[in-house]
Amino acid sequence: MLRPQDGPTRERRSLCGLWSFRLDAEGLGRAEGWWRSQLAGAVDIPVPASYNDIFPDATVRDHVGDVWYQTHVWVPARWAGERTVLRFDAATHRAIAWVNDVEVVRHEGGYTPFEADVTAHLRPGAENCVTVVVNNELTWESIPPGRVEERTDGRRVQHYFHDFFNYAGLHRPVWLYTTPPVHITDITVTTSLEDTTGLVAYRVDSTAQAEEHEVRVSLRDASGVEVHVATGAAGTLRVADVHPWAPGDGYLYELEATLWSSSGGLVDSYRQSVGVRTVEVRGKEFLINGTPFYFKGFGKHEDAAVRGRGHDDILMVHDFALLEWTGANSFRTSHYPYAEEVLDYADRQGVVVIDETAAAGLNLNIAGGVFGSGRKVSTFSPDTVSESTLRTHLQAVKELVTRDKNHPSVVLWSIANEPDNVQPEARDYFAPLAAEARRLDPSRPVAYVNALMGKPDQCVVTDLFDVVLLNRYYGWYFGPNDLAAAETELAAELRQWAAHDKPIVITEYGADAYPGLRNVVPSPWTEEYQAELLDVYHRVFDRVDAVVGEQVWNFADFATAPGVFRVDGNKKGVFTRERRPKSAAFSLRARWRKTGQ
Ligand code: GCB
Repeated sequence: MLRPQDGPTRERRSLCGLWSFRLDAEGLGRAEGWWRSQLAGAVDIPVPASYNDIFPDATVRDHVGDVWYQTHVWVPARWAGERTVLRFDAATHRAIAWVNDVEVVRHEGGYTPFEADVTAHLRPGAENCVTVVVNNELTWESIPPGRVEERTDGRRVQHYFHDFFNYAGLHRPVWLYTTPPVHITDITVTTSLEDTTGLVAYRVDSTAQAEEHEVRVSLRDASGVEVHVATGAAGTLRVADVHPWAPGDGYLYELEATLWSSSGGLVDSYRQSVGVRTVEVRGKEFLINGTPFYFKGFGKHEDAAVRGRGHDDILMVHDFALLEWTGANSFRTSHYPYAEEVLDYADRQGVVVIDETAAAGLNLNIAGGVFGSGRKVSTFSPDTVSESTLRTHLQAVKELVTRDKNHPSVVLWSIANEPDNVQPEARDYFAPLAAEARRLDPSRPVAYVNALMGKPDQCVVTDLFDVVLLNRYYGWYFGPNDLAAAETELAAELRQWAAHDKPIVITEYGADAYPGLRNVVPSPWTEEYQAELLDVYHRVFDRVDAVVGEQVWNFADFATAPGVFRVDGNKKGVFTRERRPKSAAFSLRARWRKTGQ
């Protein structure tokens, strides 16, 4: 699915702005057909944004079920005769949309786009109504999973097994856009390097009949100079003296695919940016362009005050500036696919991305995504993580890979965060997921993120994956206040993992620090303890060659479900939620900006 784009044959109109919004506390809207008229008693809501924190109202914040969004949009008369598409960049966690009175699309999964051809239902030259019902319930069939409890007093309460607030709504832009009736439907590029020559293998899919249309492609360098042209729906372009895309050097070419009719008229055109680079796992090394790469950075969240998970260019650019300030070269899209704007920006900034599905919390031995529940229960059963969960998860992998396959910044797929990887059923669950990711994209390595309960001798899925991604909390959840023990235990465990002859990236390590809580004798929750814990881990990483990366948990403080382990959210950020630095930000900057690291 190609993103909406303006160009010689296409036009887009953003539907961002204020929409009408109504909570459906009794769950009546679907039966009563709320899309057929103006939403009664609606209030204004900004799109994109999570709806939860916009109003000072716990019933909105903690709502479980449907909410309704509606907007009216004038469609230009000149769009008559064009194919018109309604696209949602995301609706968390599922949605149904209507144009005027007609249902046009349904989608499951809160962080990937979906769209519908609405040509037959939209009236050009008139005002049209777009209505969407968005549902935020998490169940054993959703990714991420959850459980809705029906209380005896009639209230419905959402429980979930991950450690970030269940923000919901229209988190990303909504678009109406046109394409010509015969149009390009997809572009796939994969790149490789032969000495100083770059190879760009491309495929252009379209609705055109091969005998009546011709596909042409042209590749331009960053200054707009054409470096290659070719004809045909698939082929390989050779770029002499290529300027590769590399960490810290987000050099992009632009591939323009055009579709021509047999009479020589331009039918459709689409531009796709291309970064020429290679990714390879060789033994314990992670190579980008044949050179060993060391990940320095963070697990992040799409999270900010008021807007929740709503995409915001202001915050995005600021966050990337802070990544640069710390000397980070990478981040993980923990724990869901981020807005496409973020990946485009990572491409341009030369920032390396581990791209993750929304499969967080597939582990009943971790309570609330926080720590060992102490119980030994099976995560996999017909009533918990089951065949139905797997079907949703496979779809989530497919939507992630098909959406993000062309981003040079994405170097590794992470198909789940901290799942149960110890129960024998985990193998049957993860083998098809790993196989599907490889089938969809043979060009990138595949991994999952391992939690502390799945130690090297207990994990039953390590061999299914290319890289070992570890989240470790020695000195915090395990042995708090004992950093000497943390150092010994971490070193011992990493030595065991290194025996697997795979590269290891520590995708989470850290400690909560309440901003401003200081002490000359570091103790948990102080800024000093957070900084010292990171130093201890770094000493260990530097001694184990299989460790090819360190991503601190977390870039910034973020919202979680309320609970006694959380003080107004998770405070493991090295920046506060407002992006002010804690002490640890300065010590990371000193380490990561040091040349040679
Ligand atoms: C983890 C989870 C992450 C949590 C973090 C924590 O292992 O992957 O989502 O936020 O621990 O701070 O507990």
